Amino acid sequence: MSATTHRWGTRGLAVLAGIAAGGLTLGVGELVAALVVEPAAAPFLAVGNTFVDLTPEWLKSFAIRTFGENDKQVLLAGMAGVLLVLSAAGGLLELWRRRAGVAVLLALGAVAVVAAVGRPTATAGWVVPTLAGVAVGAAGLTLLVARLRAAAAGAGTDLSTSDAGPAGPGSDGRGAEAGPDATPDAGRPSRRQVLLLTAAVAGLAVLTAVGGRRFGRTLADVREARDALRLPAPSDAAPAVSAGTALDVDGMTPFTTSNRDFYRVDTALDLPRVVPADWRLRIHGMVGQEVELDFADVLELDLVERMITLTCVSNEVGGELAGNAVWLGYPLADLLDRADPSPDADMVLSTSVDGFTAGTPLDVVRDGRDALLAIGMNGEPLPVEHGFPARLVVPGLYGYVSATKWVTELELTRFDRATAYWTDRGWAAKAPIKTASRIDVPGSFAELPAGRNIVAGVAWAQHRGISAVEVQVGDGDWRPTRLADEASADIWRQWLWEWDAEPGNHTLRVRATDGAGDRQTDEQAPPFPDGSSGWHSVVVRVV
Ligand SMILES: Nc1nc2c(c(=O)[nH]1)N[C@H]1C(S)=C(S)[C@@H](COP(=O)(O)O)O[C@H]1N2
Ligand SMILES: [Mo]
Repeated sequence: MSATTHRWGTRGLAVLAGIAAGGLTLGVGELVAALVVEPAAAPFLAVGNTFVDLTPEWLKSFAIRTFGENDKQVLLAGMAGVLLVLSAAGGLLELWRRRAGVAVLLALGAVAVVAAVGRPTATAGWVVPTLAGVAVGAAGLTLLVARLRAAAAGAGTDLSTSDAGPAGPGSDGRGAEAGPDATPDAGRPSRRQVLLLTAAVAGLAVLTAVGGRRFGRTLADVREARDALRLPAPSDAAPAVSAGTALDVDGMTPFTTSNRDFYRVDTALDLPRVVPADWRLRIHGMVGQEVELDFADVLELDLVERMITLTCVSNEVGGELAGNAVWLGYPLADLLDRADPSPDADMVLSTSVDGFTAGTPLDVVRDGRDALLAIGMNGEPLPVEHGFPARLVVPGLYGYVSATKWVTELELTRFDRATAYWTDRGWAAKAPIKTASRIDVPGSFAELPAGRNIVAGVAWAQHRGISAVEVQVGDGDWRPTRLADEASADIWRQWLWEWDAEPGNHTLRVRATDGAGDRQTDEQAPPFPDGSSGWHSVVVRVV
């Protein structure tokens, strides 16, 4: 083997050593977080969640548009890729100069510590997982690269091992001292031994990481607690969906959205893990008396069941970030009354276990609409992704100002004193849902036979209701469509139109009128800062 081959072999091993040590840093971080703090305090998640919080609006919209609901996986994979490269570089740097690679680990650790203590629910203890990870990772890196140097020296590879000298990679060092003819002495490890040692460190990294995911409260524990939970029957059940409210059209969005198909939007990279036995809801702030409930208390309340259509402010015109489910819960207004809110309070600031917040107008919560502390969704406990064990649902408001999942705190406060997660990032403080309508059938760019075709879709204007939906073909007249029966003003409404289609390319457009008689605006607006607007259209080809 030539000296050059050796040098490259040595560098390759340094890269592997760097990656193994980087992995060990993260693994130990995971394990210590799970054992002594909580999973979210681990360096990887702390940095990822901080990244989510700091992401500028344009990048967030891009990510949602491009990756949809996979945006979280893409971010985690991207972070893993960056860390892989930096760890590899750390290995090479450590080989170039002692402690240079350790310095990389320390710098990354510093970033993670800042991220961890900056998390909304962090305590001082949140620095511990990263510090422990970096300490063990740095020890691993130092050991591996020291052994690697020894092996390289034994094999006669030219290496710059000087502490002081700025001997860069590729510089000619002290070739003569340990030349090709030097006899490897007995204490020196072989490359194979270094490789095995590196593999052992990598194995330890995997073990600690997996261990970290297994210890403490796991998602499996939460799912088990959810499976074991029996929801009480509502004292006031939601009426069954009548045949007239749900149209039977091929390709149409189902009237009731299944839990599995329900859109999911939140900032949580790792699902919050809350079991009912640990859950508490504290009502405080501008109140006569603070109230705290546990989950058993909620189960004893007179629960009601309501179908309510939820919508995300990030929904684009024609988009699918809306879903309709039956929620089981307790009226939020009654719950708040137990705490005797001050007449000066005008906001309910709800907080999730992971620190997300939403500010909901108190007058909206109390105007008689079915604002709920919900624990059930479509006859089941809330899915973990949708806020298990408890969340808020407020008809008529976009989710970001009302629908806090994994909710643990309700603070009575004022809009001139408090802001919330998205309002801190420029989104509107008050956000009623805008009137919207969507063509589900035919799909865009569909090819249709000439003659009779069904055009159908859904429209929503929660809490105002939908009174009319009209369709236009090209520049033609607006035609009234047939509306399915209205289930309630808080629920989307399906519509249908029979079109006698002539051959050619056509644009179909839809617009709705709400229950107050206000027509949906054709003014195009993006989701930021208070919801998209404009008429949805599809282009079809009739042959
Ligand atoms: N804890 C928490 N709750 C949250 C959010 C969040 O990021 N974290 N996002 C809100 C937003 S923007 C929306 S649109 C709804 C979506 O609820 P879903 O995921 O159950 O559809 O949840 C709301 N509740
Ligand atoms: Mo949202």
